[in-house]
Amino acid sequence: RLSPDMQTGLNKQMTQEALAAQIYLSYAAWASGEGYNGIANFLFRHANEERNHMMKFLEYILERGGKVTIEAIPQPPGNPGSVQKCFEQVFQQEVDNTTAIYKLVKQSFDEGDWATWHFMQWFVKEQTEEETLALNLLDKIKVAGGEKATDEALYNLNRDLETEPDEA
Ligand code: OFO
Repeated sequence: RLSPDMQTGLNKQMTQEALAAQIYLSYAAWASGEGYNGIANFLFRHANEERNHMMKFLEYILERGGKVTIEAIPQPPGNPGSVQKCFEQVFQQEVDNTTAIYKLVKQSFDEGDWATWHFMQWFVKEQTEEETLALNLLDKIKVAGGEKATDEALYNLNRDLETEPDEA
């Protein structure tokens, strides 16, 4: 059975994943409004991934006989200001999420809750992939000129992201 602390931690992380989904959703709507439909598409798809992550936590808590608590999600930021800032925020949010995931891994280790430890390994791998993905996108934007990126460079990035392969 989940310890009360673990149940709290997993519920908190479930809400974090919901917040991540809202952040991607908010930026996707912004990108779409700016005419970057490829970028928007990528962000919309990623919002769905984060929602799947939320569901993974929810299902796991239930599976272990724990209690799920659905809480309010804080309002996500709106207009990021530029494509570069958008992906900087996305990257930072993934880094913060990795920190939260590692805390849960450590907690499960300290408690000797090996089922949760095992469950969390999927997220450890996922976070590495997501950070790499966000970093690669940032690199592409920087190579394209960062804040001074030309319309043509942003157009190409926008087109690339339309078809960027998804992961889980
Ligand atoms: Fe962006 O990752 Fe969820 O966990």
